[in-house]
Amino acid sequence: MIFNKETIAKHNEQEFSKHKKKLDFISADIDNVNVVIEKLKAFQIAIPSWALGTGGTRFGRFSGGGEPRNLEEKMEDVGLLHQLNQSSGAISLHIPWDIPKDAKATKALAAQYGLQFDAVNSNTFQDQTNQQYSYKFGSLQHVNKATRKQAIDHNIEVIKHGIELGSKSLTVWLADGSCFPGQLNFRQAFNNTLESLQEIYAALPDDWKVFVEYKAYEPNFYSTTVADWGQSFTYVNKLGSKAYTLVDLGHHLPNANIQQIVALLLNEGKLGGFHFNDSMYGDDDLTVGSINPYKLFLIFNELVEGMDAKGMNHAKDLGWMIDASHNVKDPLEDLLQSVEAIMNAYAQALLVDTNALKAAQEVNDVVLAQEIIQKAYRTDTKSLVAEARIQSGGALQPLQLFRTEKVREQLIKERGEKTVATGL
Ligand SMILES: [Mn+2]
Repeated sequence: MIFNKETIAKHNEQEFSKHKKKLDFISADIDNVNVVIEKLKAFQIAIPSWALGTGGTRFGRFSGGGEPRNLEEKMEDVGLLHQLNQSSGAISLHIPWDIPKDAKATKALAAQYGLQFDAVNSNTFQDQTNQQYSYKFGSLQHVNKATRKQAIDHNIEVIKHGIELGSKSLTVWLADGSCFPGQLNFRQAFNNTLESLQEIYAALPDDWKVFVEYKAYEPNFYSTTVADWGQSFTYVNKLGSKAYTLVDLGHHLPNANIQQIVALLLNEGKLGGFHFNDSMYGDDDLTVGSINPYKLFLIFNELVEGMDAKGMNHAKDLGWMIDASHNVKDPLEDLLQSVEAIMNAYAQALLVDTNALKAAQEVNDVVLAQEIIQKAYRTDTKSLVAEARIQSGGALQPLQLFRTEKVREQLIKERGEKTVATGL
């Protein structure tokens, strides 16, 4: 469903004076408040097509009802999110879970919702029906050349779908690795994977990028063939100028300094994109900012500083995506919370007094440096984010409007109680 404009306008009017008071209060303390709001308006976060249904675990899946039954309904859901927050103007498709049957019609529908197609994602971590060779022992790394070829061909097929939709990047995440010592020759696995990636790279159009995502462990528990940023960096450096590392926040070992990783990848011109989520222990895929919003801010602080140092466009030069999915929340409410958390972390990072911080660093004033960083983090930026939303035609309080208008109840009425969206 999509709201009519009057519903949003009426909702915005109700609490506008309260909002204005908060906005005026915070604006008085910021020199360039309009510049900050313009940057917030431009920033868009892609929603993955697999996050619109209740996520599964290896133990079970509990559908919340009214889940999208096909790609068109998934796009409708992202369209609704974007209408509410004006910051979810892109969708990231997973092939083969969401293969467009008619690319032209899919593209037209996306345009109707104001959506673009972000990175397309390949899947060689599951076997599909009628697939000739199994990925049980890996895909691009496989000891059997024919299996590798099948996985390469699948990735090239995904690029073709992406071209038809106007996507400009391919994300490759590999479950390849090993579960036991001795199972795999690490060098052979690396070289096979590199060779396979080179064949995929050769099929990329000139204006495309390929993102090589890494993950520390799971589903393999002894080794992963692209396990950390250093390994991804080695692959993308060997591949060429269209290859970049993709950082998924949940794909690190506990306490990894992700902020330092993104700073160095940006410095080397090899950071390509981001998958946002949050975690307590491992790849928990929890709502962004639900566990450690300070870390999220520290990552954004490095992103903003590093992108500014390179003269990069915050909104356009990196791929921003959410990659989360779990069992207990309404997926659309969860995504509204995730986008809100990302926007606030970004807004706080924009408020860091970079000149003062640099001066403090130059004289090793550690105490002052912390004060400067935390002053930005402890600023309540919600009214700035809300103002950016309102100026773009979105809702003052998306989550509240979603609930008062009983969106989930309506979706259940339309689609049914027992629908299950494609995905994990
Ligand atoms: Mn990911």
